[in-house]
Amino acid sequence: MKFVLPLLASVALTNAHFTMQYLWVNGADQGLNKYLRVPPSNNPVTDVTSTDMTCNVGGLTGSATGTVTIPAGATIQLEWHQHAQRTGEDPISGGHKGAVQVYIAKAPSTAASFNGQGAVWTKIYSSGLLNPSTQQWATDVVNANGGKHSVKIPASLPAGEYLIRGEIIALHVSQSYPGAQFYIGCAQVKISSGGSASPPKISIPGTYKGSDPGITVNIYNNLQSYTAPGGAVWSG
Ligand SMILES: [Cu+2]
Repeated sequence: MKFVLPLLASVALTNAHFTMQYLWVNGADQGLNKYLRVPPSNNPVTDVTSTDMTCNVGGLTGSATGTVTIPAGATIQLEWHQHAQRTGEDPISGGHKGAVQVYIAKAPSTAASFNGQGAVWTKIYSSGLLNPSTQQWATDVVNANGGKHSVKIPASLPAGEYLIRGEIIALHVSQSYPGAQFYIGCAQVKISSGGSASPPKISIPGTYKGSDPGITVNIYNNLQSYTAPGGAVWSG
């Protein structure tokens, strides 16, 4: 009986995928799909070696996407939904249990022309299994918060143009690889002033492996701890 529920849930939720649809800057909603590289569908990426892992399908360029100027040390929110914007349905359907992470990468020139390849990404936020006794995941909190989660952009980052990459890893069918579902959205920002930090960086794709314990994992067996892929958070 224990395994019946998740199996049914995963079948029922096949089409209940989602995308990153809004960027908020210091409490101001920037509008639907503004400053975001918009993927062609709400399907997840499952091949961790694909360049779709960087900024979703078609996301290697942002030539059609604007770039928003934000102050150093801004708090941003990323907001996700299943279908076209705020319809009132659950932002993330309840079966999509998993981790929420945010990365940032400095563009050599403009954010719009940056493909995000190579060791350029710094993890600035990660939330996973929050409460083992209730099996509460970061995705449950995002869902309860209207699809939103916050992160402060470290003020010590140098001024310049950046990609901000939101990532939600749904683990409802991740017992074998490929199975984990990566929902990815990239925003284009310009940090107007900043510091001189040189944070640690990873490659996406590149650093994640199918065998990572945060990617191939059975979450239906009273999981007690979870290690998200991509290493530690850098807090500036
Ligand atoms: Cu889905």
